Amino acid sequence: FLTATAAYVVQLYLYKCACLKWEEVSIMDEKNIPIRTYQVCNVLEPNQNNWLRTDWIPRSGAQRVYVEVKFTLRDCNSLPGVTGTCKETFNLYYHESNEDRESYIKESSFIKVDTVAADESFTQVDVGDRIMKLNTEVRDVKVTTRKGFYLAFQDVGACIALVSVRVFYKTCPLTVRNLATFPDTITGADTSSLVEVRGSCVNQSEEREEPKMYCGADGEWLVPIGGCLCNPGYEERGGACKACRAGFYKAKSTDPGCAKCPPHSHSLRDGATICDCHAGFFRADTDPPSMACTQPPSAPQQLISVVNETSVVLEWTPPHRLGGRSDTSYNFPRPGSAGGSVSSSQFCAPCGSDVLFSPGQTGLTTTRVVVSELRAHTHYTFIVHARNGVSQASGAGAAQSVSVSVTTNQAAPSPVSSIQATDVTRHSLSLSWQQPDRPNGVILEYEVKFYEKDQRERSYRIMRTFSRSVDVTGLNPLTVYVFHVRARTAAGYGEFSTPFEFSTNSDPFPLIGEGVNSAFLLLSVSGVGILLLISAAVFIISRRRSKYSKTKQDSEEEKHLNPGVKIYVDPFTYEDPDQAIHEFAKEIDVSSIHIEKVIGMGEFGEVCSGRLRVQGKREIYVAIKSLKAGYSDKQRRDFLSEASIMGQFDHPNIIRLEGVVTRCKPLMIITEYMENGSLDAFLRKHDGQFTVIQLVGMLRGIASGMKYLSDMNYVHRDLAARNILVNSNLVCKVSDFGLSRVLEDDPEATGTYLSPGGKIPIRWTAPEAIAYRKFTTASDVWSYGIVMWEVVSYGERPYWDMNNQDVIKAIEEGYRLPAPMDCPVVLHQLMLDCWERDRAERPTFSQILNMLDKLIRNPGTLRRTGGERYLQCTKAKTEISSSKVWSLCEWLQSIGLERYRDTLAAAGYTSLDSLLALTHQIEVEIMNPR
Ligand code: ACK
Repeated sequence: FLTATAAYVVQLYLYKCACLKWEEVSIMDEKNIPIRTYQVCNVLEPNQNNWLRTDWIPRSGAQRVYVEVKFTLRDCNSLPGVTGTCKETFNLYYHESNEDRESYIKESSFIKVDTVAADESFTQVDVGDRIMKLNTEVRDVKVTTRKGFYLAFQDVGACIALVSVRVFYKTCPLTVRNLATFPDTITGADTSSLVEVRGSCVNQSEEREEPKMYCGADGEWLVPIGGCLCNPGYEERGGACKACRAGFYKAKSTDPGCAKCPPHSHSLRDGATICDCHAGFFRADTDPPSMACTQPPSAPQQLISVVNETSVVLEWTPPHRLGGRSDTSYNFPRPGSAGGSVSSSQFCAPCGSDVLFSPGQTGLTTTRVVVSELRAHTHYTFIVHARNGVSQASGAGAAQSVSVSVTTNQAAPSPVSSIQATDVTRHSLSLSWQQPDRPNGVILEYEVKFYEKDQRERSYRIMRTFSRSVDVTGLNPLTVYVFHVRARTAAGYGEFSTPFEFSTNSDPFPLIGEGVNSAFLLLSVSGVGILLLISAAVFIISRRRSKYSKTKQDSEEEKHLNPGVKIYVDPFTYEDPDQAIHEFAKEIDVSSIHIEKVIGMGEFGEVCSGRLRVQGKREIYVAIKSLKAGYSDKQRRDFLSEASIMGQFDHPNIIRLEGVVTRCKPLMIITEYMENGSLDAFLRKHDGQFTVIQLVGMLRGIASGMKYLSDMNYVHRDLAARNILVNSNLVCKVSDFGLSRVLEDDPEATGTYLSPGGKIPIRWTAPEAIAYRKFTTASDVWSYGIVMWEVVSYGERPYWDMNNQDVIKAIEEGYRLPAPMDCPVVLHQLMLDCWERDRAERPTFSQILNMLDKLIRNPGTLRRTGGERYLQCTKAKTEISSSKVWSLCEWLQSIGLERYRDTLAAAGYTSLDSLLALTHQIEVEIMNPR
């Protein structure tokens, strides 16, 4: 009968005892509705003990029940004539029991709950036509031991009317908190007890942390802990988990709610946990679902290569399209993978594992790699793949790669890595060693250098041998010697090995003529000493002469050590020009040439592009120069002389001759095809589009080609950007070889300055070549400086619109081209060095090459530019050419010679006029103070 919420009005039964004093009386309540009451009122008699009890009340799981009693109670004072026997309270009892029909329960079985007193003034209490005042008292009692209980009311002499008894227990009602459902829960046994309740997650949700709440004694839920989260694809709406709508998704239960599909993706059905990518877009495994769908990158761009002996610097610019991602990386495919990265010219084979890629071969995030440990004089193809996180998912491959082919140069052998000593005696030992890991050619000789350890390198001996062993004699007994070995090929000496130390012993066997050896040693030591002394003297003197002399000396030494270097043969020394052409150029069958289109006009006729298919080789693109009909003998000779010259060269930065057609007409010269044509036009077309490193890379290529020509004793005489050709990989190659042409047929020279021997391209030519036709490698270096200026200024015309006479005059007066806009200071300084008046002071191509390599290795050095100086310089150029007054200081600044300002001032030259009045001789004195 007990319910959780509704009060239960208890049926009361008269307690069956001898003193039956409680009576059931019907009365009217205040609204005149008849009600039943139990009344007792024996106030005049002492020792009252009148009991009234209820039926058995089932507990129904409750642990604490509440008893609400409504009653009236008469004030003893209001009863006339009552004495000490009158009471104003009654007692409430309970008795727990499993028996629902106990007919008799002993008084002593009941446990007292409380003595109940009225809290209302009830003086006037009465029923019927009188006012009745009701008392309501609630008591609670713990009932935990039996299935139910009985309640009893004990009257001890009061005047009471029991109107109602309501018995109830309390529950915490069913509720949903933090997406967990908590059931209707009966409160605990004690007033302070909390019942711990575990909730269960609502539909389409999962537990985040065990959901718990406490049911308090008064039916309130307390302290919610933990809770649930809507499953992926669902979000909380109104305390329940509802599916995300189409176009929305929720990936994780912890995401706050459904989100709109990211760019380039969609969801078609409700409840999406991820959005599908649009066609052509992809998602990497590691991409979060919130990320937009992306695409693989396009191929890397502008891959350039700079060959330095057996290493290659490769640089490229990032792909045009990054596919919406920022994780582009670059790979050089490993051997065995598609498009193996390197091939030899004959048979495509992957690079060996000994080739080093720095900083690495795969996963590169920079756009520069140095590949070293390559074989000398070998043709390599490098393929760079651009990849990003979705490359694999998209299955894209070749479209994302670019390749470049290079040919490595000659290189000295690598050092000998280990040396062994055997047959050690008092005065001798036998040394042996292995061939260097990278001989880079045929080893012609080994050089052994050794000295007593105590002596350091103050005096040493050198021995040379063709084999990999040598007997060293004439040593002192019981002495530690240090040995180094190096190898020599046609490319020169490699580096010495690290030092290896061996000691002679006291063993006299085998004995070898001691006296002779001592004398030999003495002679050798003193000989070497004298040699050293002479070298030192030469070294000191030459250093005082020029800052470039030290390295120049080195390079001369190099030449000396390279007796195998080929020397260029002037085809005009052949009486029969056809003999020269057939010695240096291959005759090509005209049927293997397929002409496609005219690409320009050369001095002897059209220049066409086309294809050449030589048997057993793959078809290649070529440029075809032809000799127009009606030529003279001299023209034929001059035309073919270019091929005879070109055919002697074999270098990646010199235009390669494929062959000639002389057996039928028109005569043709076939060269490799350079997709980007001549450098000056190419730069003008791509004004400002290259990085400084790319420009330096081009310059490096030209310098490398020029070094090769100068090593072969060939003087070009017309080095200019218009005579450099550029291929699709930005590799620059020197072209335009010819002898008479240099002075007569270059359009730059025509109608310009007529020297006693012919026409000269004034702006590119060194003063001594203009003045007295002194064409040397040093005059090529001057021209190289001008080419540098052309490159850095993207094909600007040297000396702008100044006329040739003014150019000659300005150069004579010390004027030099200013740094082009954004030109790194070091590059302009190198140009100025190339334009030293004294040709001995100019750097060699070898030094220029070293310098450019250093700059490429340390790109930071290229950062400092002259900046706004260009504007001043441009002004300077107009001022000088229009002979306006210009302050000496400004002028020096504009030509990059401000360092001479103090020197000039000290010499008394403070204005431009006074300086211009200087004779050439005086100027040289001041510019080069000794
Ligand atoms: O600037 P260009 O396009 O490059 O125009 C000239 C033209 O022929 C007359 O010399 C071009 N040319 C010459 N040799 C080659 C070559 N090997 N590959 C491509 N173009 C060439 C030059």
